[in-house]
Amino acid sequence: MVQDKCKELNKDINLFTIDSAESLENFRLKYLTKKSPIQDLFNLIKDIAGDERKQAGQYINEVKQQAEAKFEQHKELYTKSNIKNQPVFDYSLSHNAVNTGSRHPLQITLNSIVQLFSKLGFTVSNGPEIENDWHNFSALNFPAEHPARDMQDTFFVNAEHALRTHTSSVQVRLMESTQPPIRSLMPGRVYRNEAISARANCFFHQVEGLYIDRDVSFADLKYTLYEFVKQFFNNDVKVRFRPSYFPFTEPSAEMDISCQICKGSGCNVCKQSGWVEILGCGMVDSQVLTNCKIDEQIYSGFAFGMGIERLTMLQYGINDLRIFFDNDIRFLKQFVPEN
Ligand code: 2U9
Repeated sequence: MVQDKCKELNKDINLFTIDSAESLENFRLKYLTKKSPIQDLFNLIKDIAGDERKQAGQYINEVKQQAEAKFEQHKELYTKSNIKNQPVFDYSLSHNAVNTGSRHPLQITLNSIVQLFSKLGFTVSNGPEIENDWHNFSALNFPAEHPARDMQDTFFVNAEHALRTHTSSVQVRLMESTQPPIRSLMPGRVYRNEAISARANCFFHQVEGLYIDRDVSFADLKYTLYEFVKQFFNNDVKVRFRPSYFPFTEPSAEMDISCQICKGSGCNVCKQSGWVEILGCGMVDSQVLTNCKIDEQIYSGFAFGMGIERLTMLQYGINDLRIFFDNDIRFLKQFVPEN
């Protein structure tokens, strides 16, 4: 009987697969502890008499030795502390190149604008793309008959809401909720009902800026924007301010920089003038401050706005704005940063 049981155990031990540290441990727990079936057999033989007991003892010992031998044999391979078990790394091999993609050129431009203005203390504010009439038009002094309020120029969602036509609506929201000092940038996508061409799209990206505090002057505006373009383009850049008109600023201006393509000598980007317009700006109209619950007797401020597509086109010499939205990998992969 013991012999039969030993044969069965023998078979089980042979069939037990040890192929990992875990299965090695399972084998040990099953056959080499005090609760193992081998030990159970040893406990049985104390009731067997004389020679038969000796014989049975031999059978069980053989099974035990077989189990121990199998354990020792695999221990070499699967014990965790054994160096042979560790994966072998060749640290001199070059890594598998991982294609990490690249940032979109518009995001690269925006990131550098945010970084440059953050040195001057500007934060970033965001707001909704679907805006109501007050935040997109009325608070900003747009008169009732202004063309931007027309279906021809703006995408209306319903009678009261439209896709924002500029991020100025975010400034209004910020001023309504925060008392000065305010120094913030408002980047984001804006929508205009325009025919799509190399120079215009039905949506584009803007970054606007707002600085409101006591005694902010037009000189602060000029200094801030001059510092910005010097750092964004290069120190050789020249600027000029031309008078302009926006409903929300008074006085208003547009800022030109010396053409970065031809360095001012005349090319088709600057239409032979040597200058390119890059942004609009002005002192925030006192009525707009009042609309946004800021005391115009105490505070003044400047604001500016620029198109991110336009700056990116000038920066990289791109002549068709539609390429930004084609998702053509041949275009995008040119902006993979170098390591
Ligand atoms: C508030 C008050 C004033 C933001 C400004 C401009 C001038 C401007 C255009 C540049 C090119 C838009 O992307 S573009 O088409 N923007 O010329 N934006 S001042 O002035 C503000 C904004 C909010 C409450």
